[in-house]
Amino acid sequence: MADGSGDGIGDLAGIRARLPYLRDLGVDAVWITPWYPSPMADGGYDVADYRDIDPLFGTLADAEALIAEAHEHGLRLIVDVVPNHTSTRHRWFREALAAGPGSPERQRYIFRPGKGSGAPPNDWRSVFGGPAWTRVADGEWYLHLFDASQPDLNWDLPEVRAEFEDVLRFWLDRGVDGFRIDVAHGLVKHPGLPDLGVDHEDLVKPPDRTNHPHWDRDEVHEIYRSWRRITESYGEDRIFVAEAWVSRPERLANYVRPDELHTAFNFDFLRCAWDAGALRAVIDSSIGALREVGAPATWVLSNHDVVRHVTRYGKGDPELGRRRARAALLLMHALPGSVYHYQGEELGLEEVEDLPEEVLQDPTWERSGHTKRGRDGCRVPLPWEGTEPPFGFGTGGSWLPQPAHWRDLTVAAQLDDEGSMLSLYRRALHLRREHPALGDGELSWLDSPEDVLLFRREPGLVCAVNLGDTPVPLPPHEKVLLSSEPLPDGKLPSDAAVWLGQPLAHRHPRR
Ligand code: TEU
Repeated sequence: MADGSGDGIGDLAGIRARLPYLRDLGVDAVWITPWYPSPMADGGYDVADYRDIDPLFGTLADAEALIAEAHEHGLRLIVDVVPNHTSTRHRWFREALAAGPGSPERQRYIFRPGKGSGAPPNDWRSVFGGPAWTRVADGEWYLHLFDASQPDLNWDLPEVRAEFEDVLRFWLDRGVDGFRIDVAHGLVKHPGLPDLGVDHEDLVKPPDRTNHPHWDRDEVHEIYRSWRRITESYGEDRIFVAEAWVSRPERLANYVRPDELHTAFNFDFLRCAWDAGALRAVIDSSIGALREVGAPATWVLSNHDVVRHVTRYGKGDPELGRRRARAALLLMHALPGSVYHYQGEELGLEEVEDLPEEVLQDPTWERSGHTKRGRDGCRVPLPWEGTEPPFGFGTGGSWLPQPAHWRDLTVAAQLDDEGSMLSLYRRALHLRREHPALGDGELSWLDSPEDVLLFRREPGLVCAVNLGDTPVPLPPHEKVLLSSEPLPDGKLPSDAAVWLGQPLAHRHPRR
């Protein structure tokens, strides 16, 4: 978000300085990716100590001050918890290596002998590429579903469960308002570690198969039921959001049953193409599945793991991408449930696709044998102000270089421009705050041409999104918020959206 120390890396002081910006944007909570001591082999998702702050970002006292100050601004603070794996630098892993095969220290991870011919114990693959097993000096192999520096923990061991319950309490005691659970669908593995036995193309989204050897196993829910009891003991306001890549909305709904997690990211919306029929189906299936368990839907378009949606929607044309992103933001904020933003989407930032190879840091770059550029392109630091990099990010440059043309996308450049992406986000968020009913309640579809999404929300709000190539006429309603100027004939142009208020005829009756 911003760098307070001048080393080019975002930190807690930087976030603190920008809390007023976040408050004025209109969000009510901030999720911070892992801030723990880490060798940073995977952006901090390789945790060496779950009860401290990495010196790159600040100190434990800084974290406490940040939490307190966020609360003063009316913002809640959600931190990332990474329970699937630790860093190889974690004390437990170092002890496991030292203690050797068969030791209780090794039980905390998933160590196995290889197959006779020097092959790994099974055919599981790392999400980042290559086998999910690495061999240590004494010949045993350890499992890592991600980077080799991220050994998977053994969640069958009561000690591992107790440790994480204690970690949750550690941060709850320090005032955090909730946790984003990393790889929430991955913790429990099939006890026999059976081969996948399939050519497993999509490692992230599990195939629609029950009893998958390591994704979305039913046993994982027992963990979340016990975690829920912990947050409940701190009152009603502490929440969990699961990062769970699952096959179907019904599987996601399992994570948010009344005695489990409060919310879960819905990646079907993020993955959906810019297509009216597909989006409508995703919206319906997401809301439908969650209604069964009484949990709110969630909507997310970008995050630190995926190509920014301006780029996905634009297909090579950032201006088209931004136009669609503006329409998508009106769509997303008109839906019932919670909305999550990824930093910089409110500025309309696109993926930086031409980062020089020498600055790339994401492990997928190395592990794919330099065939996948990885996730650095969506992580380039935000431009705040000024005409040259680092655009007010800090005094010491920025850890990934920002494109020069971001001078037109800085916060300062957009703040007073009523037509900017930032102004549109702010207005949408403020309207959502003024009308809390928008955040829940029902959605009803209205008759519309095939390429148009048209639905009614709480009495008085209708949202129309035109995903087709031709302009469409709009009903005679007050236009509350528009993603693009309407055409002179009053029609809604292609790739545009509008929020409509009361029918004009009702508010201004003819005499
Ligand atoms: O991501 C989990 C995950 O499955 C990711 O690999 C994601 O699906 C993929 O990057 C999409 O391209 C979480 C974190 O969000 C990610 O940053 C970490 O690298 C990963 O866990 C390991 O902790």
